Amino acid sequence: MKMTMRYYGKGYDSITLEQLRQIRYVEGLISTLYYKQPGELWTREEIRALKKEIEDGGLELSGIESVNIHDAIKIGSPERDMYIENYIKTLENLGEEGIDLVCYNFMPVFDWTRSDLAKPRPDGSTVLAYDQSEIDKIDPENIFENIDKNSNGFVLPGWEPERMARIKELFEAYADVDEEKLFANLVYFLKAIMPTCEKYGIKMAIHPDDPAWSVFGLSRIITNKENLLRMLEAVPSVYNGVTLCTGSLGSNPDNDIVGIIHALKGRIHFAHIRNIKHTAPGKFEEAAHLSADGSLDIMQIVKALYEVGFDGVIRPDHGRALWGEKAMPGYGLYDRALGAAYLCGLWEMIDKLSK
Ligand code: DNO
Repeated sequence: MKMTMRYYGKGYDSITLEQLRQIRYVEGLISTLYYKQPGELWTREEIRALKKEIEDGGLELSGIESVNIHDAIKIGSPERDMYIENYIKTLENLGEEGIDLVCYNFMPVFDWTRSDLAKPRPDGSTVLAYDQSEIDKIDPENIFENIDKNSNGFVLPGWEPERMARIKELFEAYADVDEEKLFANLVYFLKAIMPTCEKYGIKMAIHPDDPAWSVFGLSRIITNKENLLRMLEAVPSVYNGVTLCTGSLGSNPDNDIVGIIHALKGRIHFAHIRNIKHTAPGKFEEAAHLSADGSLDIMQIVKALYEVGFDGVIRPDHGRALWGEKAMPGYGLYDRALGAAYLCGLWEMIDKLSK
C-alpha cells in the first residue's frame, strides 16, 4: 500500500507541502484542481502545474480526488453526453500526465453531509458529527448556509457555492431520479468512460455515499455490499473500482466492513480510513483512528486489506480538530498525521508477522 494525505492545493489548504513532507509516513498526495466546477474540462497544462507544485514540494501526485461528475450525468438529462465527452477528455489529459487513479462520487446534489462540523469532545478537541433528527429539522435549501458558516472560511469539498446557489432547481431536476434510474445513469457513464480508462490504465474508484442512506429524500445507491457488487458486476472491467471509505460505509452499523473488503477483493483501488462512533440509530460522530476510540475495528480493517492483497493508495481520512488548529473541518494536519502513523504501524506489524 502507499500511504498518502489529501491536499487541496496552494491557496485552498491550510497545510503546506513542507508540513506534509515531514510526516514521513506519507509517500504521496491526493489532490485535485479545486477551482474546477463539475463538468469543466481539465487541461494538460493545469494538471502539469498541479503535479509540478507537489513534486517541487518533494512529494508525488498519487491520484485525483475528485474529478466531480456533472449533475446532468447523474440525472441522465440530454446534455449528459456532452459532459461525458468532457470527462473523457479530462481522463485522457490525466492519463497523458501519468495519473492512474481517480476518485469520484455519484451522490445527487450533496456530497458528504453532516449536522455538526465541530462537535466538542470531552478532551476539548472537536469532530464532525451527524444526527438524522437534526438533519430532519433543516430545510435542504438552508443546509448550505448551515455548513458554510461553520467551515472556518474554507470551501468544503463537494459544497461548491456556485452549485448550492441553484439548489432549488437541482432538487427539481432530481425529482424523478429514483435509485434504479440513478444506477442506470451510473452504468451508462461507466460504460462510456471505460475504454479510455483501459487505454491509459486509469483506475476509477467510486466513493461511497456519506452517510450511507438517502438524505433529504434524494436517492443514494453506493451504500452497502450488495449495491457495490451490483455496480462492479454491471461494468466488470478492473478499472471500475471502489474507494473503500470506512467512515462512509461504517455510518450504517449493518455494514460489515471486513466482509465488504473480502467481497470487493481486487476492485479496491483506494482506501480512506477513519473511525466513527455510533451513538444512536442515525447518529454518529467521528473519532480518532484508534480502534478503541470508535465503533470500527481499524486493526481488523487494515488486516483485511492486507489479506486481500490491497496494493493501492490509502489515506487517513477526516481527523479531529486538535491543539487549537484552524483548518478545513476534518482536514487538519495533526490528527490526520497521527492517523497516518497509526495505520502505517498496523500495516508494518501485520506485514512482518505474516512473513
Ligand atoms: C469528504 C470526502 C468527500 C469525497 C468525495 C469523493 O471529506 O470524503 O468529499 O472526497 O465524495 O468524490
